[in-house]
Amino acid sequence: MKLSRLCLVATFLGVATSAAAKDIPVQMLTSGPGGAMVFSPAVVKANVGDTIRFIASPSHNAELIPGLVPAGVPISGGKMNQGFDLKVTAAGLYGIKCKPHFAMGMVALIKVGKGPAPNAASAAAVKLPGLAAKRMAGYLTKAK
Ligand SMILES: [Cu+2]
Repeated sequence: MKLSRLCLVATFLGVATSAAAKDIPVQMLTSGPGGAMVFSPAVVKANVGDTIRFIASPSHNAELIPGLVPAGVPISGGKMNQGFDLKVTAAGLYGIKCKPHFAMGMVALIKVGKGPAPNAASAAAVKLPGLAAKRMAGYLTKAK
């Protein structure tokens, strides 16, 4: 009796969570808002449980930037020319890069959760190449 009631509550919670979770599309563009080689939008605000959906685009990919993820989040990503679904499971900042265009500034930032990000200091300290560093500094300010 007790167990079945627990199952019912768990089922209800599961449904409630998935109903609230959103899919957020991000495009990978050779030319777009902010110049050449950009993610659009480049700054995404999301909640835990949402899925950031990078739409497949020729010559691009999306992958997490080592050091620029909340503690405990494994580094993952999509292959070249393919999409990548990132389900965000922890609050904080997630840095995204396109591998071939990283030095050309093709990066994005996802802020998950409200209030100050738990990894704000370590995220800001990560060294990025060329235009990526400049753009990311702007994105970090925007995501605050
Ligand atoms: Cu690219």
